[in-house]
Amino acid sequence: MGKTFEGKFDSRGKKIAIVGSRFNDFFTSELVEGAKDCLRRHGVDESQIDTAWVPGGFEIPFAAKRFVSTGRYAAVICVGCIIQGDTPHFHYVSSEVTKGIAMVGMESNIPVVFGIVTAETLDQAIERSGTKAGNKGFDAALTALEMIDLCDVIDEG
Ligand code: INI
Repeated sequence: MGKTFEGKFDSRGKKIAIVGSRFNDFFTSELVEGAKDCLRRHGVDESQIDTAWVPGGFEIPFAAKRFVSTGRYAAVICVGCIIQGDTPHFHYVSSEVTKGIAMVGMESNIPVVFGIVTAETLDQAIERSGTKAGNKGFDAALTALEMIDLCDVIDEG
């Protein structure tokens, strides 16, 4: 019978990076706080959490890549908020952010987590930044914790 590998939510002692974008800061500051809250409440010491702020979602993959290339982190959590306006701009930005984060993740040996809110309305963004639909930053941090532990469990065989 083969083995089953699964991660727990315990990454004490590991360094974790967060990349947050300032665009739509009203929401992204809540997402970054949500991610930190999740990490702290799962035993990650504040001193182990590093945060980089970038201007907008488009810049997130680049900063995530820089964090990965230091070799210091067990995971990178990307949080941002892209809200639809009157032009197709939203589609271009969200598609590049999504592709970029996926690309960085596939090329790295650590989890790079997608915590980007893409919303058609301000209400949808509010709901995902700490109200009705939870906090996507918190959810992304939980995913990071599970994936970090899964990496360890797989490595141990
Ligand atoms: N960046 C966002 O993070 N969210 C948005 O909703 C957004 N919109 O809609 O324009 C946005 N644009 C800025 C973009 O991410 C870059 O920072 C900018 O184009 C400079 O490269």
